[in-house]
Amino acid sequence: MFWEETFETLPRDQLRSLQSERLKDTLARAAAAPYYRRMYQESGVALDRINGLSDLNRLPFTTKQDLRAGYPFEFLAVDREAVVRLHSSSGTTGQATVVCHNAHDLASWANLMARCMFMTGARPADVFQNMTGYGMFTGGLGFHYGAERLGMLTVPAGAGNSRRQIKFMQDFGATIVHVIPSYALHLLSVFEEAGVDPRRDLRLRIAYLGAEPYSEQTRRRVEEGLGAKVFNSYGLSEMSGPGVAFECPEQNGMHIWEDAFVVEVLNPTTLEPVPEGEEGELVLTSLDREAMPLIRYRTRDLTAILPGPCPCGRTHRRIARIKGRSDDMFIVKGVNVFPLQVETLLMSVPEVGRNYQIILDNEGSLDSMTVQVEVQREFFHGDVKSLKALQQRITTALKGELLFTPKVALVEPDAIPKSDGKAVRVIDRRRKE
Ligand code: DLL
Repeated sequence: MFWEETFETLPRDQLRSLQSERLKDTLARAAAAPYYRRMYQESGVALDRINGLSDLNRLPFTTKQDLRAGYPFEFLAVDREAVVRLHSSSGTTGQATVVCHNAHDLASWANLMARCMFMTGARPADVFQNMTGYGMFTGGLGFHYGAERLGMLTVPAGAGNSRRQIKFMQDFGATIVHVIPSYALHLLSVFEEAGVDPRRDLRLRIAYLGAEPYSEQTRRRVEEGLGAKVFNSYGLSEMSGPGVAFECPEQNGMHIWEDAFVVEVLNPTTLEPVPEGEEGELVLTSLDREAMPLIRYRTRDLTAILPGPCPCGRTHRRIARIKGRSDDMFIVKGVNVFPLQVETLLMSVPEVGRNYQIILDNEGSLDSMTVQVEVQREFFHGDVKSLKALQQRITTALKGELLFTPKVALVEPDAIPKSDGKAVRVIDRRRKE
């Protein structure tokens, strides 16, 4: 069951030819953007000598820094008047960045999103409740227009106000939801408090989770709690937003749409390609964007291309669950740690609740790491001895994974502040040298 069978199942050699053609068009377009014009002049790249995919590695990379330097319109490859929407990053970690779209870009993004959701079994008869923030965050409008394009009854609930979300789900008969993973876990607690059992009282069958790293353990918890199948969804604002890669019903990685993006996975240090199956940094080139094409954009997301064809029949390659951005990694006592490692471990402990946070601090001249972990309410108010034993069990397990001993603080449900958007997993209070 395909949304666009021809594109989704295109034989690999034809897919490569299509990519080469689209790459040439994209490069010609990009040359109209002041930033790329300058960059290609400075780096002496003759665009007319680029003959397609095999020459891709002769092109310079584009980085987040470049996007910041080109703020707001230096990457624009069309007249300003042709732009119908922009999305901007929050700029919390530096100068904000901007991504612009013309009418074609928005239509092809909505189509890709419809393709993703159709692939998972979404149909026009479904009721789709979109529970992520609308506005500059691309998850809201991205899923919204895709769902309408597919023909679903679309409920633009937005983020937060969980009780109202639950009422909407009941009243409108939601069958599919889109939620950020950390919020999905929180929602399970609200269901409990409200005395609503999703399996009994709702008609949910599918949930889309993405926009931040999460583990298989979290997927399982949400699936059990909601009584719905969870599909992983990946994207980034620089490549329009969600819709870059999505799981099919086989759930063995996410198909990355190669008619819309050229995919490279490179060693982040040498910037040489890594073999299939090996982890590296995902680098993407847009192939179907007119207003603001991006060439060899370094996403900083770590993943691997999964080898072999997918039994679903789609020929687009699959990427593994994203481990996080290279800059999500922090170093404690000389050990590199990704929040996802901690989450994977915590969420496999049944007594652990639905939220956690990592606090980094100084302890004399050394670093300290404290993992605050919410535990299930009954357990938290149970006997002190078992609580102590649980704390010890989690500490030992974390030590086994991280090779140093972190502090573990068990806290009550809802003790850790919850944001409506992406979760803040790490608070670094260490002195900066
Ligand atoms: O988060 C777009 C999106 C919205 C994707 C809704 C999926 C669902 P940004 O705010 O620009 O865009 O953040 C993009 O989030 O580079 C990854 O580091 C991370 N990310 C996105 N999806 C996943 C995922 C949207 N499924 C950044 N797993 C990306 C892990 C993800 N990390």
